[in-house]
Order: sequence, then C-alpha cells, then structure tokens
Amino acid sequence: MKMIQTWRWYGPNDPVTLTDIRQAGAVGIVTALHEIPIGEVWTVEELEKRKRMIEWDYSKNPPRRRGLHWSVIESIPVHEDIKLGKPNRDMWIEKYQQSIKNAGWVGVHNVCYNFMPVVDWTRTNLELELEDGARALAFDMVEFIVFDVYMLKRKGAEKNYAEEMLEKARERFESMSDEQRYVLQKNIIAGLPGGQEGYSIEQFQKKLDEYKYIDSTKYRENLAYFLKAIIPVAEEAGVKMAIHPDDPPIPLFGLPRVVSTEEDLSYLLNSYDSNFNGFTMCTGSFGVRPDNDLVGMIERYGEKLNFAHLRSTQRDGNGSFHEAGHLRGDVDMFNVIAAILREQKRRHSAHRQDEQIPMRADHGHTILDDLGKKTNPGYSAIGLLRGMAELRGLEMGIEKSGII
Ligand code: DNO
Repeated sequence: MKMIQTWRWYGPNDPVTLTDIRQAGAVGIVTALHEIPIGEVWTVEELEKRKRMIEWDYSKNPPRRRGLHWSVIESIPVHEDIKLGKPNRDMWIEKYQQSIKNAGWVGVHNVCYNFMPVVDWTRTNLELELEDGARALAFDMVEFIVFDVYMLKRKGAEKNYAEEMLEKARERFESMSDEQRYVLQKNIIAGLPGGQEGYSIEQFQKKLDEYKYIDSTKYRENLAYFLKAIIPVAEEAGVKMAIHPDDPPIPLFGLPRVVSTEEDLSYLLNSYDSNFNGFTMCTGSFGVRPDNDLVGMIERYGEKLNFAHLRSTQRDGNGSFHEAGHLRGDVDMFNVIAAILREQKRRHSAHRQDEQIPMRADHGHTILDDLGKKTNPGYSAIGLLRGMAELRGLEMGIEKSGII
C-alpha cells in the first residue's frame, strides 16, 4: 500500500498550476486559505469554493474532474494570543474549533499546523548555490547571529552563543553590504510563503517582548490547553490534526520551542491521547538535530503519524544546514519510508480507515528552467518534481522488494 502522494499548492496565485501538479503525478492537494486573517473562521462557503477549484476544471465545457482532491489543510495558523495564553484565548480557540468543524463538513480530514512562537519556518538564505548550480534553502548560524546580535540588537542575545561564533558573526556583519543586510533581514522576518505574517524590526521586537515571561514550561502548558480544547472537536468532525515540528528545531531569539525533540512529541501526544492528536513527520525539520532518531520516532509514535513531509538536510556541525537532495544529506530516507510503510501495514491489520498516510515531497531545489523564474522558495515545480519522483521510486522499490 502506497502513501498518498500530495503536493503543496499555494492557491490561485501559485505559479505552479493544478494541471502541473496533476502531471507531476500527485493525487492530493495540500493547501490553505492564505487570504483569511490569522485566527478568523474558515467558513464552509470559502472552503467549498476552494475545494471545487481543486477538484473541477471549469475551463472545460462541461467542467471536468481533475483527478485531484484536497487531502490536507496546511496550515490553519494558531493565533498568537492562544500561544501566549492571553485571557482572550478562548475566543480564538472557539474560532479555531469552528474552522475544524467546517473543514470536516466539507470533507477535508487532515489539518497540519504548528505552534512556533512569532516566526514560522526560518532560513537565512533562500538561494544558496550548490556545486551543480542548483539553488537551495539554507540556515547559516553565523548569519543568524549577525541578524540577532548586530542588526536586531536583541538584549542579552550574546549569551545564547559561543564566543567564537559571535566573533565570526561580527566579522561577517562588517563585511556585508547594506543590500546583503537587507536581504538577510527580509529572509528572516518578512515571512516565508505559508508562514505567519511578516514584520519590520520594530514590530518584531515588540512581538518578542510579549514572550518575555513565557518559558518553555509555560509554553507547553499553553499548547496542552489548546489541544484539550480542539482535539475533542476534531474527533467529532473527523479531522486528524498533525502538528508540524519547529523548523529549525532549536530555540530562536530566546523564544520557547516545544516541538523539537522526541521528548516534546511524547509530551504533546500524551497531553490528549487520541489518534486525532497527531503529528507531521517533517524529516527535514526534526532531522536537523542529530539526536532525533527519525525512524524510531515513526516506530514509537506511528499510530499518530497523520502526515509526512519528506526532505533531507545537510548539517555542518556548527548549527548550520542546507537543504540537500531528497535522497541525500543526513536523513536516512530508505528507512524512513520503510518505517512509514510498516505503519500503514499495521493500520491495515488493525482495520483502520486511515491506513494510507498522506505525504509530500518538501522543499525542492530550484533547478533547470525554474532558475530565474519567480517561484515560491522551496516550492518551484521542477525541483519538487525531481524530489517526488525520487521518493516515489524509492517507495516502490521498498514495497516490491518485500522487505516490509
Ligand atoms: C514550510 C512549511 C511550513 C509549514 C508550517 C506548518 O515549507 O513546512 O510553513 O507549513 O510550519 O504549520
């Protein structure tokens, strides 16, 4: 039994079209109503409209089915007041509950979301040139420190870094042009596609200040509070929640991080025990930490694995990494896929309805004709097509070899 092959589509403005996606061989669409302000209810009407757009090609007369379905919502963003545990969080939670109910009503049964404070996924470089000329997303710790310590000038930031790294960052900062500094700032806080809102330096500092008194224990409690309120609703609506890990899985800007390790995962899954309280195995996010045993995590928590983001990263040992080809880098993709397929087998034996787990190739390199085109960083068509093709081939090889 194969995983469900899905593809992230950023909606009608995505340069990658639904026809492209179909031709890439995907059957499931992963998307969100990005236009709805964070926290507001996703109405049945809006959800249905988007669903029809995904499933039907209205340029044909009569309209034709595209052969695609909306498999996963990624993401319904969690309002900051919920993360901060503010007194009005219940009001935002009610809206979130309503969005989940509506998703279930229109027939979208998986929701990916995250609980990262202030920033969503974070990179310092969106076009690192690799030796073959491809462009990759990267997180360079020295550049991150440049921004945190020398541009944002966050109070006490130096305490978070080793002397030697601070020195490197100071040298780098001095050698950078204004343009380079601007691009760095933009990459880090202006918001990557599908992420939270973008900020100016002043707005960003204000946001960070709000978290002054929230340590990771408190933050975990805020997550547990949210889960206890939404999972029963998700169960009722038949919507499987899949929390996405922190990307990268280390504390940034002194902010709390609670979805970075297996221990975090165990805490949050146990805070409300239900298959609807599940997670996204993002191998590229969890995989940045050498102490995360990806295969073991799938084996131990597989029954709550509700979505898979497959990609790989290459670490440099000093906290930096770049995104590697899907079958290269530090992630043992062979054993990751084998573990997911084994989980599907277990579900099959247990007569679970949801034995097929949706997966998508995550973050491709920018290659060939996409170089020089306007694309969503990490989501250009050809790089993802290559990634998807590699993963699909590996999956078939594992399946047919009979090793699982
Ligand atoms: C980046 C993505 C993230 C992810 C959210 C999930 O490519 O993995 O933006 O969608 O963090 O909530």
